Amino acid sequence: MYARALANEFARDVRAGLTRAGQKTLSCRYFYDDIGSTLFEAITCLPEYGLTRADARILQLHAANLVARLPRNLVVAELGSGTGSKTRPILEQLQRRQLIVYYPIDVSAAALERCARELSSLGTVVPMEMSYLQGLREVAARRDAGQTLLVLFLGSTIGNFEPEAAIDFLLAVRLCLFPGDVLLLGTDLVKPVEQLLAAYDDPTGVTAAFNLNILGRINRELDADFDLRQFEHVVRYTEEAQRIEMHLRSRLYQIVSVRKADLIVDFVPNETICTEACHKFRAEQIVEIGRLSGFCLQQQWIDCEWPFSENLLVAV
Ligand code: AVI
Repeated sequence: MYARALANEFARDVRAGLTRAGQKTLSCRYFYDDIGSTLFEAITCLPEYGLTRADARILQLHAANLVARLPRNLVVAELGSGTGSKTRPILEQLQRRQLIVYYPIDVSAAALERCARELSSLGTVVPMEMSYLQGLREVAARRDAGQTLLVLFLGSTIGNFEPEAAIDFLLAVRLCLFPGDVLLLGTDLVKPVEQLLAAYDDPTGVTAAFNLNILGRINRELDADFDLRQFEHVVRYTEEAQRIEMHLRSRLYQIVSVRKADLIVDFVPNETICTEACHKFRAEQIVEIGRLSGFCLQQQWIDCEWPFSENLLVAV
């Protein structure tokens, strides 16, 4: 039943995005089927894409310092944990001073299973196969009085939200918390355009495959007939918006049918589907983002190799 509801939602979103007036769109949340998640893992290993390594490096280097700043008796929840691999140094430091209860929240059952297998030697791992906010509400409801909640939102996933939606999302996170609870937020920072373009359009073509796979997924799950060879991966950087956009550009005039979305859609030559926006931040913008969403920035760590920041925000 749950799977059926998800499939219906996917069909509705694809239909809405591909019939949208002006720019056609597909939501980047649909990148991550099994093939997309595997391709994303490969992206994180690319020399051109330093984001994930920077995130992990900061956590590795500063976990002790981070944990020293946190109140005692913590419960840890992670939004979009994946396999939880970056979280290990934080849990290892915490383990020195308390018993650990860690709630990884993710929509991928396979990732959660691996996460539980790999981190259970450090404490109690309670996988939550739910959306971010559903999971966080559930964790907030389960915690005991006197416990402080540490919420991890790593990897700069916040950059994949439109700016207003990012604030709305952080406000919704804040509503699940009490004053004094903490959010560790990873944000990728603005960097030279050439570096960003290479990160999202790598010469090996992994990101192109990751992008095109969204059409492959629509073919597989919604009985569509996209010819992937007739679309091309394109990236653009918009300076004012501080964002990379990923698009799929139609090479020719073509008509595609998506049977399970009850849709027939045409593409003119060079028309694009926007599949993802990746916003980059200036380090000082995080103070304002925190303020607008009910947090106060207590500490910021910036990686020395790849401009990326880890931000410790306290709920006020
Ligand atoms: C998941 N997210 C933070 C990645 C990013 O960099 O915005 C997704 C990604 N898209 C292409 N490469 C990586």
